[in-house]
Amino acid sequence: TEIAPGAVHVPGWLSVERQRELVAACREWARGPVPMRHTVLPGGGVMSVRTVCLGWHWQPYRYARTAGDVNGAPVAPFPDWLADLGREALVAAYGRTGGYAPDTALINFYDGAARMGMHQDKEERSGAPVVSLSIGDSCVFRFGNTGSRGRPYRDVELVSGDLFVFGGPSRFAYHGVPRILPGTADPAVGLESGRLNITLRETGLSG
Ligand code: MD5
Ligand code: FE
Repeated sequence: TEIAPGAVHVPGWLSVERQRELVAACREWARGPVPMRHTVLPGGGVMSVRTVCLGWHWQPYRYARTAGDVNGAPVAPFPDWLADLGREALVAAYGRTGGYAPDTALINFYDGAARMGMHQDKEERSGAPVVSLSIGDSCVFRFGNTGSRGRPYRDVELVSGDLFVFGGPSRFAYHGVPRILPGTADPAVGLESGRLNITLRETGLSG
């Protein structure tokens, strides 16, 4: 379903088996070398979401190879199989990969009370699409506009296994997660509670 130009929602794209594999991978990534943690913003605010990165570390508001705001360790590599998954996602959403070569992943974990305020993802020096995979509890995802964090926006329920691709004119739209819907996850995916979101991106950086 195309929600807006370039913003395509593919419900139930990941099989339960693939979701289980991704949950297992996320458990390993969450251990380190840089542990999953609540990001502290430059103004002192602490995000309710917990995040771990692959390939490049998102340290608000820039990308680095080491986690200077956590433990100084080099970030874990971005695996080739995840780039393949990203290209598969673009074929599902758009029917072509467009040479997609994601080099970073942000893995966000939301407990039942976590949210993400309306923001734009602007640290990437690339207009390539963002691939978003949802696993575990459902959430209310708020898809906004490119001009301001306010209305108009659309609220879309994202369910475990859903794919969302944000490309073209939607790549720099404001968006957020106002609510998690606790207890909605299928126990078979192996997350006892909460929501995992994996985003794949091209940073446009080198080195
Ligand atoms: C999430 N993560 O569900 C979301 C999914 C983040 C973040 O917002 O920054 O980690 S990514 C949604 C996204 C990315 C790029 C553009 C747009 C949405 N969009 O235009 O709506 O944890
Ligand atoms: Fe975002």
